[in-house]
Amino acid sequence: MNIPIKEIKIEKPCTIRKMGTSGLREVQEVYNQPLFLEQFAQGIADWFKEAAGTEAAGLKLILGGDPRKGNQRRVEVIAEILAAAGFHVIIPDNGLASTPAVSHAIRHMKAAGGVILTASHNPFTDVGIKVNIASGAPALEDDVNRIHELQNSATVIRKTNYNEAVKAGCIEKIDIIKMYADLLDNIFDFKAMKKIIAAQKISGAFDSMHGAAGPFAREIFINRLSMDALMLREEPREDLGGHDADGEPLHPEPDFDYIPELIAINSAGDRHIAAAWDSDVDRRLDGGSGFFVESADEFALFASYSHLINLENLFGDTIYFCRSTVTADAPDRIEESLKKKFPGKEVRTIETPTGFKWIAELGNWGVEESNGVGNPYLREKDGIFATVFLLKIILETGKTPLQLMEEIWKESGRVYFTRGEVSGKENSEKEVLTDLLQGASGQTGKTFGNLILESAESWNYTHPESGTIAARDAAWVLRFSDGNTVKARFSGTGSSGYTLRVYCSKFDKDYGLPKSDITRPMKEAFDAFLAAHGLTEKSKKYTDAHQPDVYGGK
Ligand code: VG1
Ligand code: CO
Repeated sequence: MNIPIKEIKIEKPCTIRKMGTSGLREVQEVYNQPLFLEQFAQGIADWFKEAAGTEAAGLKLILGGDPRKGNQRRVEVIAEILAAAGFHVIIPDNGLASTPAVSHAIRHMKAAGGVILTASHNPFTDVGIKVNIASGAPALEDDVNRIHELQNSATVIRKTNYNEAVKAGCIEKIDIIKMYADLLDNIFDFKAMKKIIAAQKISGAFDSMHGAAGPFAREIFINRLSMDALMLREEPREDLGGHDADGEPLHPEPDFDYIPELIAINSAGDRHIAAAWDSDVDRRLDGGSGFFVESADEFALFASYSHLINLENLFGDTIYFCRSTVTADAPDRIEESLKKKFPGKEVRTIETPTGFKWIAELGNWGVEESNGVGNPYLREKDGIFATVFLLKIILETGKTPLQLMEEIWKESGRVYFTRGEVSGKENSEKEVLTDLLQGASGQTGKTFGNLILESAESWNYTHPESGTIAARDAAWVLRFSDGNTVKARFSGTGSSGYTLRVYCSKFDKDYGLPKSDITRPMKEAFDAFLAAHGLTEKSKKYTDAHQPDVYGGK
């Protein structure tokens, strides 16, 4: 195709960090440096060309992102560079897309991959970019390494003119909302759902957190399912809702700290389904009738009700049900019943490092600790898919989310789970924490809080197919007395400072206990462990601090 190409020599190359857990996130100022975005995109274009192994000419790439400030312009710049490299660039109508919708579009349109402009749950002051491959999965570890090399060795930027490329047909617009809603309609049968919703006057409340979710949620729950739905923070906004009362930018993260209005509405108990999604809609927090479902629990529920959706063609001989190692092990506890559900298939529950690329690489189905539940039809976590699946189960069974979970817990017990974090600015502090966790095995036998540290080790990920160690020290595992387990790892999505993520879990056959009574001793033990080493008052923030608990307790 004949489009004008301009070559810009990179005089002063920017240093580009390697993509972390999910894409590269930096503060706006980093992405706004002269030619930073162009150099970043050139590396991606070069990598897609290399990965395709042939002339890129005509291969499709999907491009879109969340509504954060500057993304519309960034979409155009990246499109200019991908089109100049010979790709056929496909962009949603106004550039707005969710991560799962891009993953689906890649597969549906047989594209070579996609680029998603989102810093996901990070506030609008951060910018992020994720790269996905032809299977729809996030770029895998080797891909990330190679992209990093190419980005930092680019010497020339080749770009075209956006409007000219649109005119020449090298950049094409699509209705990605329709495409994604059609996928869910095929999976869940909206016609049948709509009937039950009308007959039983099913209602919902949905918090889009001013991210990309609003238009998708409106199309699905209101236009297609005709549901009585309260829409909170529906409009996509470039400041993702702006600042909180203390002047801090809001986090578009579906967690108890950030969704007070939805919590209040759900706690009233009269909405059958309630959900919030992050800015790129790959994570969810959902529930209904006064209860919220923890992600590992929800995944176990979905696996149990997988007969409601047609999965047959999705799985090969082996079905991997995956969870990141720091996720509550609720899915593993139903492994035996899963084996019975899929006779003739090998069913394996697998632990992976954090970051959905590890799960998506295995191709089947998985869950992460941070409210990310996978969609087996594409290769990403998928917030709206999860909420619609939960709704489908509610409609088919006539049960509330709590009743559904209680049935599973009655059978296999409950894994009580909470997450916390320790964060700071100083690298020296990060090093102290690292040494402390690395050397924790020397502390076994000691009492912290009311618990005894029984063992401590770091966890390595062994690839289930190749058998090689694919990630070393992906998490540290501290086992305390009475089955209390604390895991920790450093976040890979921050743009400055450090965040150590802390995950507490304990299994109990009794499911009706106040959750915070169970999680508190673990938080206290970990805090005492830090305090014993001079780090006091550090890990105060846990996700269940604002979680309503139907069994009481605080
Ligand atoms: C966090 C979550 C992780 C998730 C990642 C990307 O990573 O803990 O579960 O996969 O964000 O989520 P980290 O490294 O900060 O703990 V998202 O919604 O960007 O796609
Ligand atoms: Co996200």
